[in-house]
Amino acid sequence: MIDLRSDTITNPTEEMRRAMYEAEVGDDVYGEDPTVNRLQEKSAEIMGKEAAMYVASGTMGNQAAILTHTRPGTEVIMEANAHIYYYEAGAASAFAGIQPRPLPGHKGALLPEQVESAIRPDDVHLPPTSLICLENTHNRAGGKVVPLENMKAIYDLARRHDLPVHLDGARIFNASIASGIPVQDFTACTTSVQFCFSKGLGAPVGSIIVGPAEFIEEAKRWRKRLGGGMRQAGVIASACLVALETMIDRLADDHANARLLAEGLDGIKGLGFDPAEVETNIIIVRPTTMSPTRFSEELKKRNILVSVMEPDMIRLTTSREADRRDMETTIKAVQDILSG
Ligand code: TLP
Repeated sequence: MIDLRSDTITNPTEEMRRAMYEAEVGDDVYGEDPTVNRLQEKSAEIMGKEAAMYVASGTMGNQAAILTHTRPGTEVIMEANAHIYYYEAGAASAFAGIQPRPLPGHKGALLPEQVESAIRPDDVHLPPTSLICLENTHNRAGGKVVPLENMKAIYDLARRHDLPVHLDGARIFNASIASGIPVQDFTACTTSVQFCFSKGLGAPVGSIIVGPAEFIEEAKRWRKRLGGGMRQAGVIASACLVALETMIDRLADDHANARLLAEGLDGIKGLGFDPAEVETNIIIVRPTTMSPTRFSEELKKRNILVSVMEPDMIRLTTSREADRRDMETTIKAVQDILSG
């Protein structure tokens, strides 16, 4: 099978499995797991923040951050296609009791003026704005890198309004590798960041949130409330340390494969897609002559898996589980399906 459904399907490397076997562990709820502690210290350092907390998933990291930054009845500004809005099962409303304020973005980026005018004035009728959420790279926008200047402008206005900014940086290393901009330049435009080890970095489980020390202390209480206090978590955190050491630079290979695939798909009639839109490891296509469900079924018959994200939208994601040859095979399969 060629699996292009997501980069979450990546399996741990040999080195990760060895590190997991050998991991030094302790009870992390007591703060005594040396491997988790090492991962947290290293992550905070890489992101240029005071402290870090290891969590079971990107969703848990985003939600712990929202719970820590906000209180019920307040409003959180986010992009209308953000993962936090779209794919976290309504958790921010269910658990934090916040009201999302989704704004339409352009290639995943929010317009700073639009954000500023969405910030609620002090009026007893209105829900106070408590947080601005950003996402980089932006998943549903097709793995777009949100420009640094855009993040800077939003962070500046947020500070003027005394509002925190949380970045869903599930794929922030993809943004950094694709743009050549150091990851700390992006994270400098945020109060807190969540990033994932279980996407292109290939580790089996976990995400980190980083931010001010006081914020992380409070977030630990929320993690506990969410049932996310883990014990000998060093077993899984060890693979994340290997990911930080060995897997970041190779994201460039995933981007190169996505480019190869995009160039091969360019010009195939009935695909509804522009290769110039491809910036990282995600490709969105909108088949025009066949329903996406049928298109994905035809691909599956040819041993290729893709994600149907919407009735009119298909996502192909590259990862270390698919190589150059798989890209060529996929291009041929798409040609075959759409010409037939
Ligand atoms: N995204 C998954 C699905 O949930 C859609 C995928 O296959 O891409 N933020 C962003 C931007 C994400 O893309 C994801 C996962 C998450 C957060 C949540 O991470 P997990 O799956 O670890 O909860």
